[in-house]
Amino acid sequence: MGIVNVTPDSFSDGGAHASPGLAVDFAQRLVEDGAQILDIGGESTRPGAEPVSVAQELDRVMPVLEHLKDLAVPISIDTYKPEVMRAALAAGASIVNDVKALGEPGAMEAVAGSDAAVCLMHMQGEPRTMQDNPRYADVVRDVKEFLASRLAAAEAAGMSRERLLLDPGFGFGKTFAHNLELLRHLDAFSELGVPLLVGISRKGMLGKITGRDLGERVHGSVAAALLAVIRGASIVRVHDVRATRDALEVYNAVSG
Ligand code: 8Y4
Repeated sequence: MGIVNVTPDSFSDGGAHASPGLAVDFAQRLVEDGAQILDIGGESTRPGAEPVSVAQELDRVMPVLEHLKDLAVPISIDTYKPEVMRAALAAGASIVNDVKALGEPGAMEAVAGSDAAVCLMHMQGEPRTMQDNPRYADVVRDVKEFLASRLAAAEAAGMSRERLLLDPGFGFGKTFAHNLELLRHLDAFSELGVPLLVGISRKGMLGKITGRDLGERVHGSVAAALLAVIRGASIVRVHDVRATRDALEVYNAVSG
């Protein structure tokens, strides 16, 4: 899954694009590089980020979706807002990537009435403050229990398991130690019985491990994506599609 951010914070994130035209060009590049899904987002959910309005988010993502609907790969809309979900699905998106796991009022209904797939992600707190003092009794058990309960809620709302993906949410209200523990025990989440999506690309934990700034985390990101797949991830959300594809091709050739 290649990341396409339609947000103005382009200095801090190599996947960010201030205008729809640039985002569309970039998205087409990612497909040429081997992306099998594109994740389009119009609100930054990085630590400390402020929310944007529904209108602003629609202004950013809808022109991009209109241009990408005839592309050969499924389009994922990265949003927690039900209004954006509905508009994006009507414009051809087929996956909702929700960092709030359909927790906003109206989000469950917005997706249940479609035939889209949904990624239910774990987050502790909200982006503005989530890294202030994240705490868990047992991070793997706590995150797994949350995901199991959201999975049950989505099924109760009429969504079949075949439509659902789960994600422990690396960096979303987690310390470095929490993130390492989650990656070390990623296999525990496979027991929930649906495919796992994992996003570690360029995140702070890689900066902590390698000492490198955002733009220089490609090798660490590829290592993390490969580790996640070896530990059971079905989809990896990445900025560096070409490098990640190469690593996964090597893995696939060896593992058959
Ligand atoms: C550098 C680059 C530093 C990016 C931080 C970041 C996930 C996600 C995000 C994830 C799913 C991000 C929308 C945060 N992360 N969706 N979204 N899983 N499903 N930060 O891990 O990339 S945005």
